[in-house]
Amino acid sequence: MIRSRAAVAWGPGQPLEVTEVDVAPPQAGEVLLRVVATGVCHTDAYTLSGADPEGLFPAILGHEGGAIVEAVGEGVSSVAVGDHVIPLYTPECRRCTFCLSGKTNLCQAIRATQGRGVMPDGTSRFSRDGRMLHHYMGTSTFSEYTVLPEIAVAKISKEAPLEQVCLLGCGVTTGIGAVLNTAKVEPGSTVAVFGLGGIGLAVVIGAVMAGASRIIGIDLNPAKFAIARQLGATECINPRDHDAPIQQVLIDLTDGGVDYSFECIGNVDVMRAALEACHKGWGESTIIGVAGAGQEISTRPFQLVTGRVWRGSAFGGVRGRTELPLYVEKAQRGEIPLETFITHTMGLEDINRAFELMHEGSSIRSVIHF
Ligand code: NAD
Ligand code: AHE
Ligand code: ZN
Repeated sequence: MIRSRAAVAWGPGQPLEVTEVDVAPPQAGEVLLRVVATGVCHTDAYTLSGADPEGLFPAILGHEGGAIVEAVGEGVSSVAVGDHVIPLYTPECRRCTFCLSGKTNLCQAIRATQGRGVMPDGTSRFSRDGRMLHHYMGTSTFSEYTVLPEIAVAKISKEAPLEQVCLLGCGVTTGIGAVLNTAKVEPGSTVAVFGLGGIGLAVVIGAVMAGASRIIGIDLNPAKFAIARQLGATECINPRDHDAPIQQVLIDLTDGGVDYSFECIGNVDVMRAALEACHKGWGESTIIGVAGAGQEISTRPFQLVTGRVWRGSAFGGVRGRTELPLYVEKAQRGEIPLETFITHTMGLEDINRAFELMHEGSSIRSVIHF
């Protein structure tokens, strides 16, 4: 057992408690990581709120980390002590039917136990005073030390700053990947991005990479518009400035609707608007936002009959062990401006402030330094 500083979520809606926990050694096929830095994603807040049907308490949240391998369990061969890695909430076993299909990044090798907040052998490596604490998304990066299966770490260059590339563990990769892998936006396309937080801004970057001609950012918080423009949004719209529904505003602005839209909020009404803002005959809308338990999407089937397409994207369709090292290289070449996303940095003791900043709408990403 080692002692680790960690932020524990004891129950829904409660602030995290920063405390010391016990971490058991990595078992066969597992690695012990020292987390150097972690971003705070809206999904952490979603689960902490109690809206996640898979949310378990007590748990150690966090899934956007940059880490160093501290120890390896029996049989681990793909990483070694000292390697720099990004924890993967979507692992890549390269053996399950999902991995072998070539059609999805959603490796299912350990999905069932991950959803139950335990390691693949059905037990947790975390405890405090003998009480078991759940893992979260298989990553639990709000702990200085965490244990992951070997198939759930992407080995990256030691030159890359972990305090920045941690954002490639979720938000930035998700947004860029949704554009390039899921929607496959073509040059010259018109794109609408609903929600300009960490995910939406990464969609903007992906749309620029794809050669989109118009990138329309939509947010209720106009404070997000300056960064969106800096990253390549050609126009920004606040739905509150218009009497008409936002889908009608976009249809009028684009002579019939956008080629591609992305929902980066987790609001089922906005998901509908994002679909209906797409051009008849060919427009495609990608849902990235995560909606709470009991929420459902709806639209008139006529919207789909007349050629619009609705899809979804998890972790941007990215196969982490294979592709994340390449994302890290892109960031190092300056092609992904990670520093623009990091509006706040703080120590673990201030992690609850990161959630407040997110809810206030005054941060893009807070990065916790251990
Ligand atoms: P965020 O809180 O940083 O950003 C959300 C943005 O949406 C904010 O700028 C907010 O002002 C804006 N917004 C809220 N309501 C709005 C409305 N009605 N109309 C327009 N704008 C509105 O969150 P984030 O970290 O960027 O995450 C966004 C969503 O993506 C969350 O639901 C998160 O859980 C989800 N997510 C999904 C994946 C995935 O793999 N599918 C990965 C990461 C995050
Ligand atoms: N537990 C939630 C699902 C949450 C969800 O959709 N998570 C995304 C990643 S969000 C990262 O910030 C995801 O990867 N989903 C695929 C998966 O297998 O979970 C619920 O609603 O049950
Ligand atoms: Zn996330």
